[in-house]
Amino acid sequence: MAKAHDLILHNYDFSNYAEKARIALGYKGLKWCSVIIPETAPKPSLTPLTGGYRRTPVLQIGADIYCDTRLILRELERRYPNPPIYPPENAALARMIAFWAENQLFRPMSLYVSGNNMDVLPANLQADRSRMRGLPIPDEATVKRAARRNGPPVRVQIAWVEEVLSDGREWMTGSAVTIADFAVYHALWFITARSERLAHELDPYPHIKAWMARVRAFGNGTPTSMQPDEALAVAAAAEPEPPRASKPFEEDPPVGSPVRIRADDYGRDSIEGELVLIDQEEIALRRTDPVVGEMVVHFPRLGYDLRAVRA
Ligand SMILES: N[C@@H](CCC(=O)N[C@@H](CS)C(=O)NCC(=O)O)C(=O)O
Repeated sequence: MAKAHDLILHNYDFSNYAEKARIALGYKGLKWCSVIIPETAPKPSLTPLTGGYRRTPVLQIGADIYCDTRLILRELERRYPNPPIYPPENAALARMIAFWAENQLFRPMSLYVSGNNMDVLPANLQADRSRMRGLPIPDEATVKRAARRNGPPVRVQIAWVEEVLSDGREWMTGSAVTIADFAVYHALWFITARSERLAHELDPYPHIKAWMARVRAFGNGTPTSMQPDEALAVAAAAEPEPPRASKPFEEDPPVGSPVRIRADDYGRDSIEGELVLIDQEEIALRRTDPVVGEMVVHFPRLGYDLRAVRA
């Protein structure tokens, strides 16, 4: 039986955000339990844990659930500070690069890569992702046209990465590994996650290739496979950890009040609960689930929309 403090990552193989978390687990040399979740909705063994958040990956530690890799990596850093992902001297610059990689580079990358790999991705993927974004379900020709349209913006941005690395620096912001390395890496890793078909996109870039090999060498840590039911049993048997002290802004809803939170971009299912922690980086809600009991679900502040629930 797994223990309450085990790291349990709910993930699947070709998820690039999951790869970001797996590489961070490798970098920190951690042991973890791997629960394979469905690649598309519904996710019946995940929903009792998250209260409705469906994106991948999710980190579980007992009855605490960390949603979104931006918070998952921060939480790993808090619990296992060495080696660091946010060294103070360039953490702010690294966060800005990570924001660009995940908000500007990755969307065209995802359309370009998945539209060129339809035969090796799940058949219902396009329909599921369109539903997740509230978009009409595209036919094959539309998906292929989107892939073609997104080749150029992908290429333009990959060239920026080569330019950054071309002064011979070891890591994205200089001589220290930062969050920027994980965020840019997973976007480029996605190019060959399911096939080598687009590998040629990186051929002109020796610095990117050498840097990716350095990041890849972190490995994925030491995973052991865990069944979804066991993860639910771990949550049911555990109590959430007592929340840290909050540091709210004046505009924030009061700690202890009923709130609703959802992603502000896509996969916008809302989760309701009692606000138990809010600070600059993090928002956490306590909820009681009929299957697993009391849970605390944690989100990053940025990228999420928090509202008071009015009676
Ligand atoms: N900001 C989120 C994005 C996560 C995300 O978009 N993950 C993709 C998979 S790589 C996803 O959730 N796709 C839909 C799904 O898995 O249900 C994070 O950093 O974790």
